[in-house]
Amino acid sequence: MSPFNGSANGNGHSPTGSPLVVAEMVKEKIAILKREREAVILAHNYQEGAIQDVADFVGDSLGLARKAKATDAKIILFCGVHFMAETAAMLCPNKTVLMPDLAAGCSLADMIIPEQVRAWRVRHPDGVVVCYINTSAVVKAECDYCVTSTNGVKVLEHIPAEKEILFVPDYYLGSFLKAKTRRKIHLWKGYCPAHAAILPEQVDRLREEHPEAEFLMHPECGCTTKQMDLADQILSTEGMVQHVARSPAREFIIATETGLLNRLRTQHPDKTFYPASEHATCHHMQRNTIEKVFMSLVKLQHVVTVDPQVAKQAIVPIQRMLEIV
Ligand code: CIZ
Repeated sequence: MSPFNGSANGNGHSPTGSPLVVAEMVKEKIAILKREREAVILAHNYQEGAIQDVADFVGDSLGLARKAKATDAKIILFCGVHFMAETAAMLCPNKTVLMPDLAAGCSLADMIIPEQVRAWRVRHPDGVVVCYINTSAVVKAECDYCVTSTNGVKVLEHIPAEKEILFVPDYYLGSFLKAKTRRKIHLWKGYCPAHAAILPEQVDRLREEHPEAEFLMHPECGCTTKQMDLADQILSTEGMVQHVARSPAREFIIATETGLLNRLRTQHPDKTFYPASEHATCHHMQRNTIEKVFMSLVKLQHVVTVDPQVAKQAIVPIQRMLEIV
């Protein structure tokens, strides 16, 4: 059933045509399978272009969580990383949630485990624990509120001002929220390796080379602290998509995972986008390929589940967030 089997003939071309023809064939087969399986494909902004092309919806984790909750499809094929698919599975307990590759995890999410959250709470018994959505379900089960990079400020506004906040796991998003809200926030020292690859010197050089370009920076960037005042905007991926659509600027330096440039370039072929670093790539996101998307629909693999006891607790901070924004 695979359109990939036997397609390579040694020169990189399929016997039935060029790689482009094969790619179109695969897209058609995925469209047919999607209908047959009553499936919807949700793809994160960091996924490769071919996956974004076959998706019913492309967005950030917040947008994807909302789409998962709203869909009446029987199957959600989630093209992103594991914590995102877990969130969809918890929001849609009666649907089957699939991932093209179960090993697509998140290095940032792996930087904290439940025992560490519990131990931190013991040291700050009155603290409110806020987790970035980039956490596993078992960690969310220990937390009070969940945030994304899009809604962090708004969610924090709902926590009584006198409460101190324990923020996990991203140090840089936490620093950004601390600066924005002027709250007492204790920061866990986790970071995203893809965003850590964006170095201030590279950004300085690009800004010199492209003085007209707007500089859009993701709050997960390690250089946020140094360059916070320099960035034209500090935005989530969805915030960047919306900003570019509104902005009269013709050129943009984009400081986030390079997958977002697929979406920006597709939506704005008339504008120019420079990645702040070509190395800002998430190897977990890249585990998903169009071939694995196809095989997922053929074999109905790989099912994402969350232990019901964990889900019962982990859904609480997620629901609190969704009720606020
Ligand atoms: O919330 C998300 O999807 C992530 C991980 C980044 C962003 O800003 O969209």
